[in-house]
Amino acid sequence: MEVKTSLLDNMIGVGDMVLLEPLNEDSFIENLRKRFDHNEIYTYIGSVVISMNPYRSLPIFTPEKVEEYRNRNFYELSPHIYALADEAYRSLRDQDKDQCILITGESGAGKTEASKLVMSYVAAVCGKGQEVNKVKEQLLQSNPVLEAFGNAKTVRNDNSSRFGKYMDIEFDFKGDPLGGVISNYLLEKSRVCKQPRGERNFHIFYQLLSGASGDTLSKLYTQLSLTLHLTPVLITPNAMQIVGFMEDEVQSVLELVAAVLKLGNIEFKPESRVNGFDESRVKDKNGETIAYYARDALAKNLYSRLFSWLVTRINESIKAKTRHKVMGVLDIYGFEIFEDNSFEQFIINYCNEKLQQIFIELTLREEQEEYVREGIEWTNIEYFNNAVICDLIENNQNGILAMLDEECLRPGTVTDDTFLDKLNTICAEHQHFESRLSKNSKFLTDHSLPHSCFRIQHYAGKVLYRVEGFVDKNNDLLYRDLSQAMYKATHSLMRQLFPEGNPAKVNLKRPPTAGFQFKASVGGLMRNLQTKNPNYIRCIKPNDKKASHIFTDSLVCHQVRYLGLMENVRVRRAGYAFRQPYEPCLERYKMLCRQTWPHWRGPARDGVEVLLIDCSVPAEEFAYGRSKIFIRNPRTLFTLEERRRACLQDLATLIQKIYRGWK
Ligand code: AOV
Ligand code: MG
Repeated sequence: MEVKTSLLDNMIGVGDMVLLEPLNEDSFIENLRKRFDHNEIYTYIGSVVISMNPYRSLPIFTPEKVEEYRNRNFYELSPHIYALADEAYRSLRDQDKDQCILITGESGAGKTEASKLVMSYVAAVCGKGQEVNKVKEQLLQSNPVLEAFGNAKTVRNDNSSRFGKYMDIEFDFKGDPLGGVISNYLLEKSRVCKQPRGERNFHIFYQLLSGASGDTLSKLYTQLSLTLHLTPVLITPNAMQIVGFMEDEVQSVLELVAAVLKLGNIEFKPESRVNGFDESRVKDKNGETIAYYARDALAKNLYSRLFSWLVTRINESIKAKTRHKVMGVLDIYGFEIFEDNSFEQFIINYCNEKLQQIFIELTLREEQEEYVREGIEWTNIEYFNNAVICDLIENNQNGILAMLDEECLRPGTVTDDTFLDKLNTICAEHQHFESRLSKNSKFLTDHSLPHSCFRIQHYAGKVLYRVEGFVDKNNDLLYRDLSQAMYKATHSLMRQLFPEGNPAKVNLKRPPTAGFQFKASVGGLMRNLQTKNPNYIRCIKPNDKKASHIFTDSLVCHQVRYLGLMENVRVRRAGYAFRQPYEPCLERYKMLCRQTWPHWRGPARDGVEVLLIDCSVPAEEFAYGRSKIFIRNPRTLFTLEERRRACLQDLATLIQKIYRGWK
């Protein structure tokens, strides 16, 4: 049977970890490795898809593959991200359930690629026609546009997402796509001015310098004083036009990118000391007096506002007027541990904590709670709950973000070090309190800590944060005279990006801090995700060399641990791999039994029982819940499916015979 070979082939390992014998960490990793060696990069844990980054193109994303997976049951074929996408899409279309696709994993593990595979699969199988095709094309082309402006080469990933992205794809009642809405989360704007060694600025800068025609460049007045390794094409403007940007808008955007470049080339020299302050004068004839600090703040602000404007503009173009159902796709920056971790890593890792929490909540807890709800016996499985780490960061009273805000708003001399002092005092107290409760503090203080640092035990590992820049980055303030100068510009997009520079609209209220805004938007995201049916893709990076064919056990093991995958399997196995409400189950299989075919009069639960006994399925394979039947092993389901198919075949032959008889 096809199903069986695809999930249970010994040569290539088992396709569903739920079926792994014996189950332990070694066999789990071994199974991943075996499959990886055979180019099987996908493996299930029940309905969760584990995706290994192959670091090379495999012939498994062809239109033929799309056709193969289309409208097939999840467990029918070998594991594939298409199976998950198909399941999610059909559940949206046929059962009217909003979906979300949650993609997690560390930097370089393949999240962004996975999100694009899901989108392209859904685009391939849903609706047809000129209008619909235009919508699809726009949705797909929004990816290269945002990647050009929001991705960059890092040491972990040549195309690293430096912003978080959540996209709702909107559908009508038939399941045809209508449009989409994108939300973006905190762009790592510090990269505009400074990149860690071996890393680069956002792609668009290189694209602009390399790909734009000399004519475009001279129009943009850039100074070509940089030597770079460059991508030879300027595809972004084309993609922008497909998404719906006007030609003059594309030009405006590129001009502002050039303006940021130009800001980077401005130099200052100390001129005089006025009132005890260092004053710097721009080297060129301009004559304005601004300092490097202000210059960088301006460049960062300009770029990040431009990025947000792009997202808003894309939404204007692709957002549907009405919608019936949505599929949300979440692709954020993965967990990051660098040698030097700053505010950005802190925010990124906080976001990953929240996602891990929602994974735990929705999968593991939901699983257990369902057993309790259904009255099925359940032995409790211990699992690590990272809620304490989230609380350490986001608690309104004494969470790290709250303390940072308090420090930022406090009058008097505020420095990164006063913030750290506060943190150490309060978290140490908190820790004392915590440790009495759980022996499990996540704020780590010990004497090995380098100067100006704090350490957090994240679910994915210990991370050392250097406080330098925390206060500034959280404040995220721009001198008012700079906003006003930008607002005075003749460039209309530039003016639009600095509305607070309008002297008629001076607002003395302090804008919310970066941390506050991020916390609020992540909170909103989590609430949104909780209303949807989740589908999980857990991405794993096989090595840290960005190389194909290399599988580093220790690295994979680390990820398997912190993603909680073993716990995930244990929970799945302790219980039943499948469950289905009685009515649809009876409806689907009633043809397999004389007593239930064509109608069963009585409670559906009893019908299912009669059916299963008649099919001589062993009793230990099932449990009868209050509203659902629980099936322990996927194989049992395959058998039922197979018999059903045979039955339908017989029926079709019979009907044909009768029909011929009539003729
Ligand atoms: P990420 O999104 O998880 O990292 P990406 O999706 O950008 O990681 O993947 C990193 C690189 O791995 C890609 O640029 C590809 O070269 C390769 N790759 C990933 N998935 C596949 C695949 N299915 N087939 C072939 N190559 C693949 V980050 O955004 O850094 O957290 O912030
Ligand atoms: Mg990414």
